[in-house]
Amino acid sequence: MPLVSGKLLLEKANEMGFAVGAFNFNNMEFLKAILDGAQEEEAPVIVQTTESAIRYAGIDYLAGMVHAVKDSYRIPFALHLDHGRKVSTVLEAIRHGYTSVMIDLSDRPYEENLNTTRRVVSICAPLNIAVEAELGRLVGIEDNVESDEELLVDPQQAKEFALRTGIDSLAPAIGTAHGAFKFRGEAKLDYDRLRKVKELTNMPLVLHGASGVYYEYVAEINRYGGEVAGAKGVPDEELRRAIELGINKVNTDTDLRLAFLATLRRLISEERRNIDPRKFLKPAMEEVKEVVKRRIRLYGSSGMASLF
Ligand code: PH4
Ligand code: ZN
Repeated sequence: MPLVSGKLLLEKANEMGFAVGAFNFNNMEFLKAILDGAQEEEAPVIVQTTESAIRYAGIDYLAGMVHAVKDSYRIPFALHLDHGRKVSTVLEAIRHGYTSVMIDLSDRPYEENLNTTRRVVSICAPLNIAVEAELGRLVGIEDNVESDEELLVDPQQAKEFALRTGIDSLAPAIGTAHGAFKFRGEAKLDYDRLRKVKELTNMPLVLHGASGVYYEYVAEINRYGGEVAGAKGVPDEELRRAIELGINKVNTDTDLRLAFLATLRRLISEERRNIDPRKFLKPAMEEVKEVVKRRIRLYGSSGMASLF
């Protein structure tokens, strides 16, 4: 199937009240696990790369793999630039056939974020490429900042920003953070704020830093020599509630990394005579696929490929 615009996926998810899984990849193993998992769930999906993924693998490899395999899948999916911080990266993504981009200037002054985002929309809209932007800041316990109210999205500002920029989706900061250490104590998402943003914008909303940081993978990593004790993510029931309140795209990277690494650490430790990397990578890839499927079911997007 040809790649579809991120607009189409998120508009439908907003209309029907589910979320599309957006999963990060940096290599073939993750890309294949994501697409195979989504296809087995018959779910629409978004595969996404950050600027650091592009620095790691090169955009020719990342986009090239997607374009090479897209016709092997029946599900509708989009290729998205995650956390694009420069307009030049957005332009590079467009040249490489991305169908959705994020311009993330959430750490810059509001007016700068607004003006640059509006410029990106003026480039992308005629090409039917979706634009996502972020308001508020995502900080975790590793950032040494208490998750202060001021860092969260202001709902009135979100409404103004959406109207003045013409974006297709908004990532509002509601208390989540990237990585494996999101919360001190219990997970705390600001649902009232999320409800207000949805009421005022009625647009597709995106949750970053949404990984569950599942205990079984953390424990396995620690058992086989890793040191990620105290890792904490967004519990499944909290995520379900956020989706009920209007989240339509859920970003997951950390959960895939944990599943992959837990499997690699165990196998490398157990199979000491093996020197064929494929014997480690294949089971790790399968484990990533299982997490993708688990997440897709949680989002309510299983079977939704037939809507497109
Ligand atoms: N992302 C993924 C960001 C990955 O620079 P990088 O490639 O390491 O960045 O946008 C998320 O929102 C993932 O959230 P998670 O950490 O909870 O999975
Ligand atoms: Zn993110």
